[in-house]
Amino acid sequence: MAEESRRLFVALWPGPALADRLHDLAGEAHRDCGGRRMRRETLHLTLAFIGAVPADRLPELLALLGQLRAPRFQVQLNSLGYWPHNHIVWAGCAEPPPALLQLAADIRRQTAAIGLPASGPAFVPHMTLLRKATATCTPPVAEPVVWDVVEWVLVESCLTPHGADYHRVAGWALD
Ligand code: 2AM
Repeated sequence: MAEESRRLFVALWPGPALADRLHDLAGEAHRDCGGRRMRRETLHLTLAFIGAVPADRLPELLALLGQLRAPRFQVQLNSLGYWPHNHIVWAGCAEPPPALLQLAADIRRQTAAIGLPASGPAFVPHMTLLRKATATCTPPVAEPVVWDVVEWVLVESCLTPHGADYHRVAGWALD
């Protein structure tokens, strides 16, 4: 029988008030760029996409991630971008805080060390707002969204006919 696996990634997840603000920003982008808005409850910023993890390795992964220590930081989402290769419109920051880059690098190094490397290209902090965007020109952000990040989470992605559903598996506070 095939071994059970779980599709996992590590992310920053906004609280409800911030998700409202980001959903509004997605609405502003949608007017110019078209496509499909991410559902409010699915908005997040991925730090590392690990992908299929054998279920029996989850305790090891949780223990490893739980050992990481990192300071709180602030992310200013102040620009929009478009990637032609996957047709997404995303919110990003002109100057990513070093603590954000360090946290993503630490997570990636640690998971790789136990044979669960992040997949995909080098880390570019971004929050996907629109998928299947039809216009490539993104508008300026009228009012940056300021995010005081206090925790990071491990999330399971469950693929469904209407898109991915995300379930929080665990979370860790920043210092
Ligand atoms: P995206 O928003 O740019 O598509 C869950 O799928 C999250 O992991 C999304 O934020 C997605 O980024 C990110 N991700 C990174 N690499 C991925 C991959 N190889 N497959 C699916 N999602 C990936």
